[in-house]
Amino acid sequence: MCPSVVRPVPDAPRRTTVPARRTLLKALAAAPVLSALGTSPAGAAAPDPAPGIVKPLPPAYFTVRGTNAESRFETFRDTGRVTPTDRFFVRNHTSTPVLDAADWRLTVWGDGLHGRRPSVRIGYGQLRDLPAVTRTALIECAGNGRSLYATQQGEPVSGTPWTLGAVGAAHWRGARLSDVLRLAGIAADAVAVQPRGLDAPYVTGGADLGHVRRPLPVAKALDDVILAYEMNGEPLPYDHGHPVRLVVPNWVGVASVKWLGDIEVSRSPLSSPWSTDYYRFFGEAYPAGGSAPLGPQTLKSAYELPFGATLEAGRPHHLTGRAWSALAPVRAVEVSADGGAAWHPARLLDRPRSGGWVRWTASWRPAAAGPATLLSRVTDTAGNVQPERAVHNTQGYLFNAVVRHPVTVE
Ligand SMILES: Nc1nc2c(c(=O)[nH]1)N[C@H]1C(S)=C(S)[C@@H](COP(=O)(O)O)O[C@H]1N2
Ligand SMILES: [Mo]
Repeated sequence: MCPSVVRPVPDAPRRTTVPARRTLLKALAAAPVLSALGTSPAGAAAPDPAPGIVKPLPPAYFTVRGTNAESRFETFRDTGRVTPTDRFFVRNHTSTPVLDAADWRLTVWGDGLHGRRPSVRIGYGQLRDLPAVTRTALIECAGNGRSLYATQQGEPVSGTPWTLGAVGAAHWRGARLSDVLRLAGIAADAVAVQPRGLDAPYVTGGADLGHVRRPLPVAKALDDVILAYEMNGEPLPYDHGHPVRLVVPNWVGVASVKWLGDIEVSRSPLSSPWSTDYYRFFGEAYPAGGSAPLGPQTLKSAYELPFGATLEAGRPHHLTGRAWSALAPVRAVEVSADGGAAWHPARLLDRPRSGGWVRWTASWRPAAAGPATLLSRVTDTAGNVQPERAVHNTQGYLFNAVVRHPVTVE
């Protein structure tokens, strides 16, 4: 990856590096204590050493991958439409800063504000005084399912080797980004906004890429994006962006910037390493400079069953799973246990809604002992359907193919 130009940071937001550094130290101090207290609900062994994540990561619920924690998809089986906060995956470029809502303020700045205001500051109380909205939305990492490019298609890719658990659904409550931008005085000819996090700058391959930030076109920013301060009815947890994060429904997870510190508003297009070097498609199927920056997520379906699960032959099994599409509501889910020769409809347990997932069930009576592969395939109301193969891209984003789920029948 080529080192990117780090944009000069204007005066007001530069101060954000101070709380970030201070709180990072706090987080490092807090994490071991909290993880020592955290015991697994399943009574399993002590969690892995804390990867800069504050909440407990019991191995029954999580697989730690570097600075990140992946949810075990099969444990969603006993959850509803919403993922409990203590099972929600965490994707951190660095580590969770422990920030205080009382000290928090948002700086909105840039040439996309009208009048002569160089910047506008909005405090936590002011944000909470704006009309509150609740959205049920999935957050899904662009790399969710990435490891399947290698295991299923024989195509190596770079990045965190997630299986299928870098996704979760929550009720998010907060203020509309459109209200905040209007309060700050967004100009009619602004074209882009760029939210930025207060976590430590991200350093990779010797290059300091600065704070996590990624441009959003104004049309999306003014549509359904919120500045969330509650998750599932509680104040936003530290790991999920306390005190305030962006929630950008249906878009790749990286758009939903956590620990929001400032938002640049611009009359010309913006970029960052997260829109140029990362979160674009690169590879044979794409132009030399890569695709356009990724926006919407894709569609997936999965069994709530561990890979390699053992199932007894000769009796019916009540299999369950989930299906979701960022492009349109789910229309149907089909399953196959013979490698895709015959497909049978699964029963949907939820009324499909845009932005959420639906739970489904299918019953299967395996006849003979031996290895088997279970498939599931979702179709949405826009006619999108999971393909047999995902189009390869070097960073393994947006895996959308039918997952080949291995099981053993005994
Ligand atoms: N400030 C900041 N925001 C961030 C990140 C980060 O590292 N720093 N990670 C992003 C990525 S890549 C994803 S997938 C989501 C994950 O959200 P979660 O950790 O609440 O599940 O947060 C996004 N927002
Ligand atoms: Mo992500």
